[in-house]
Amino acid sequence: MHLMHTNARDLLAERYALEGEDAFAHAVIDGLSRAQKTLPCRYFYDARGSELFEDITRLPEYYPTRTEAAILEAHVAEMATAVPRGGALVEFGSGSSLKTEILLRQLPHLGCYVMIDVSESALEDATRRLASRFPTLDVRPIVGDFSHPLALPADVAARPKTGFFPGSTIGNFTPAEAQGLLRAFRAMLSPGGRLLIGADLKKDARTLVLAYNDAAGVTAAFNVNLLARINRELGGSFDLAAFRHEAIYDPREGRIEMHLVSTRAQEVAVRGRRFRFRAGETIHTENSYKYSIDQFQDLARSTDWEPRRVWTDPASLFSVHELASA
Ligand code: AVJ
Repeated sequence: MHLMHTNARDLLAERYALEGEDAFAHAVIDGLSRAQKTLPCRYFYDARGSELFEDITRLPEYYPTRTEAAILEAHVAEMATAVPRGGALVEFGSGSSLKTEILLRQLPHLGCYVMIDVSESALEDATRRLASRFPTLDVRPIVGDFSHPLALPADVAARPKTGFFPGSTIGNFTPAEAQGLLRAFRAMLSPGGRLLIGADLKKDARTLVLAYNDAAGVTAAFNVNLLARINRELGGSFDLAAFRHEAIYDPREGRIEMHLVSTRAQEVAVRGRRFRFRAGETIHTENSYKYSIDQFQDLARSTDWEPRRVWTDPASLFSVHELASA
């Protein structure tokens, strides 16, 4: 924490309660107790999981990250007009903030850049890097979970605000949850708020499935790492070799589902509780919803956001939407 300004430090943990190990234990026990076992995908991102995700973003099959970056590069001058002079850019789940640099280079008159992330170490790294690359930028790291209500510091709240939510992270939420999230963002960014948000587009099932089932097995390692994390942090007894990765596309739901398939009948203990698996039984670990442009705009309208411009790549793989507070 010594790397941050004292005033930045003051914004941290005290005011934004973080969930700890107990919440993780509770979520795991709850998820494994269901008829269809589930685990929340937000727990993928421990240190190893974040590394594996970075590797995923460089896979030939995983088109979303590079495609979205290309869309940002191609249209950044237009996108920058969604951020008023002296405004605040507020990123939800900023991680490494690498993509944001494309936008920041185009915003010399930005009031401040607020990054919200659960990972204090990711915020520290990003703060340090941005301080050297954008020496005059006012960077405000906030440790917090963007999916919980969060009050912005008063001087930030007083500025016109543009939210930034790239990466199709919105796709990890069910449409009902996504509505809740979009409403919460609108409340935080109002009055007159804007939102730049990335959403993966519907496309042929083969391309989708390959993106989540790469030949090198990185996505499989990313999925199985969740079990390793449970073993390490919660004293779980998962035999990592007895679960295999599966990714399927459900065209009715319009989503990729990731599962971990138990390759044999077995019993696993977590925090003193025992969970039985049949051979072939799965743990559902992630949804990744895909939206046509119309579907996403309808979702936005249903939460009182007004769809404005939308940018895509030439192959229509990915979309970046501009929404305005209606
Ligand atoms: C981080 C939500 C964009 O759904 O594509 C990548 C995570 N999971 N491969 C996605 C992920 C498996 C991802 N997002």
